Amino acid sequence: MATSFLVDSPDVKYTQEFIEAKYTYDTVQVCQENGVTKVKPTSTDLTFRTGLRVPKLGVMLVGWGGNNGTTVTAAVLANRLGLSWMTKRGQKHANYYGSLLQASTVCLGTGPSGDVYIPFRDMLPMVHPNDIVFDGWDISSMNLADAMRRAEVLDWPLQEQLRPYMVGLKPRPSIYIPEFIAANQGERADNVLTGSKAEQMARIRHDIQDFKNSSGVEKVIVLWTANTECFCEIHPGVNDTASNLLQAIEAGLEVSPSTLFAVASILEGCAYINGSPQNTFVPGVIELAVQQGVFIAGDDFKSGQTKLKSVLVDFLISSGIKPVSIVSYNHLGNNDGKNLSAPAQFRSKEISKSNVVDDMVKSNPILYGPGEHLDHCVVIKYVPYVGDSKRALDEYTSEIALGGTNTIVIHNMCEDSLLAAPIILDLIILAELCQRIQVGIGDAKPEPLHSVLSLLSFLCKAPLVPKRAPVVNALFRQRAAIENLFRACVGLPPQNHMQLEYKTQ
Ligand code: NAI
Ligand code: DG6
Repeated sequence: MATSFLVDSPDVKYTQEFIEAKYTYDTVQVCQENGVTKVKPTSTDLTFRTGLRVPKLGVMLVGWGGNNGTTVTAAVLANRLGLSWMTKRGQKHANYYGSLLQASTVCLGTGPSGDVYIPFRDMLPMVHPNDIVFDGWDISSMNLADAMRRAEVLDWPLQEQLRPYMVGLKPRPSIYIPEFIAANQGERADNVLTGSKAEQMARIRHDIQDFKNSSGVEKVIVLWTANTECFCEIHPGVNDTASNLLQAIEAGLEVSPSTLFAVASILEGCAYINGSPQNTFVPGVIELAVQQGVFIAGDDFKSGQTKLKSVLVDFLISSGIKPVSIVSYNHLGNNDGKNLSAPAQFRSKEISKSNVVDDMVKSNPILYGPGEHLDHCVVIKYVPYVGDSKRALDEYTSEIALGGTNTIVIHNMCEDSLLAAPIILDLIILAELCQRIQVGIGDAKPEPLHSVLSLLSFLCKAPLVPKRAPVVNALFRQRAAIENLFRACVGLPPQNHMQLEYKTQ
C-alpha cells in the first residue's frame, strides 16, 4: 500500500497513481459597507490530487563543504548505515531529531482509546531522507570527510566511521564573486569557476544535468547553504523582470552568485531553496520561476533563536501581554560567524532576524497603535572558541497589567548545524511532495501550487510568499498550514482542536 492509512469517505478516491479528495474550503470574508463590518462565511469546493509515486531524489547543495552541508550529508549517511558511537555520556545512535517530518507527530483523529498520533511523514507518501543522493558545489575544494573535520560539529568516533564514505565526495567548483561575501572567506576559495557570468551559469546547468544522468536520480532539488551574501540592489532593467535578468547575465552585469544558481536551477526545472538571508529572489527570479512553473522557497533556515521568538512573541501577544523590547545577542565561532562579522553580510542576517515579529504585532491593535513597533535589537559577534556551539541570549521585556513589567531572559546553547541539518531535509522533502500536489476549483482540472512555496514558512526566518499573500511568522500557525494542507489532500477536515465531543452534555 502506498499510504500508511486509508480514508473511508465517498469524497476520497485512490488510484494506482494518485489520491483524489473532494474538499470544502471554508473561509470568512470581511468587508466594510457604510461603516458596518460585514462578515461572510464562504465555502469553495476544491479537488486535491496527490501523486503517490515517490521519486528517487537527488539534492545539490551550494556550500556542500560547509558546516551545514557536511552535517546534513553525514546525518543521512549515519542514519542510512544505522551508526552508533560512544561519547562520555554513553552510546549515541543516529536519528533525525529536529526534523518536523521525521521526528514529530500529528493527530489523525480519535480512536477507542483516545487520540491517534502518527509520524508527520506518514500523512502522505514522501521521500525518506535515507534515500536522498547528495552532490553539490563549494568554493573550497576540500573533500567532505576533511570538511566535516574542519566543521568540528560531530563527535570524533562518529566522524571516524563516516570518513570512508565521505572522503570520496568532492564539491564541484563554484561561482565566486568576492564582493558578495566577507573578504575573510577568500582564503578558502580554491575551487572556483572562471569565465563570464553566462558561461559560469551554463556550467552550473551542465553540472545539474551531469548529476542527474550519472546518479540515476529522477528529480533534483538545489538548496543554497553557502555563505550569507550581502543584499543586492533592485535595479530596473537589470533584475526587475525575468527577461531583464537573463539579459543582465548575458551582458555580465551585477548578479549575485546565489541568483545565478537560482536561475540555473529554474531553467533546469529544479526547485530552488534559499537557506540564507540574502535577497536571492529578486523580482526577475520570481517571475522566471512562475513562468517556468518551478518551485522556489526561502529565506534563511529558522533554526534556533528565531524559532523560539516566533513562538514566544506569539504566546505573549496572543495572551494579551505587550512585548515592548526584544534584545537578541548571538555569539558563535564557526565559519558562518566569521562571514557574518563583516557589516554587509551581518546586515542581511539582521534584516532576516528582525522582521519575524511584525505580523504578530500587527495582529493586535489593542496592544499596538497604528505604526507602533517594539524595540528589537539583534547583535551577532564572532567568538572563534565556541565553534559551532552558538550561544543565543535574549531579553524580552513586556508591559503587563497596571503598569507592571515582565522580563524573560533566555540563554540558549546549541550546535547550530545540528539544528539546521534536519531543517534542510524537511525543506527538501516538503518541496518534493508539493511537486506532486495539485488543486482545482470544483471539477476543474487540478493545477500545481503557486511557484512561491509559502507552505515552507515553518522552516524559514523570512518566509517568501506570493505577491499580496500575508507573511505568517507565528510557528504554530505555520505548522498548522502544513498539517491542514496534508489533511485536505486526503479529504480530512482541518485540525480545529475544538473537542466538542467532550464539551457538550
Ligand atoms: P559555512 O560557512 O560553514 O558553510 C558555507 C559554505 O559555503 C562554505 O564551505 C563556503 O566555502 C561555501 N561557499 C561560499 N560561497 C560559495 C559559493 N558562491 N558557492 C559555493 N559555495 C560557497 O556556513 P554554515 O554554518 O554551513 O551555514 C550556511 C548558511 O546557512 C549561512 O548563510 C548561514 O547564515 C545559514 N544559516 C545557518 C543556520 C544554522 O543554524 N546553521 C540557520 C540559518 C541560516
Ligand atoms: C548568528 O545568529 C548566526 C546565524 O547564522 C544563526 O545562527 C542562524 O541564522 C540561526 O539563527 P536563529 O535565529 O534561527 O537561531
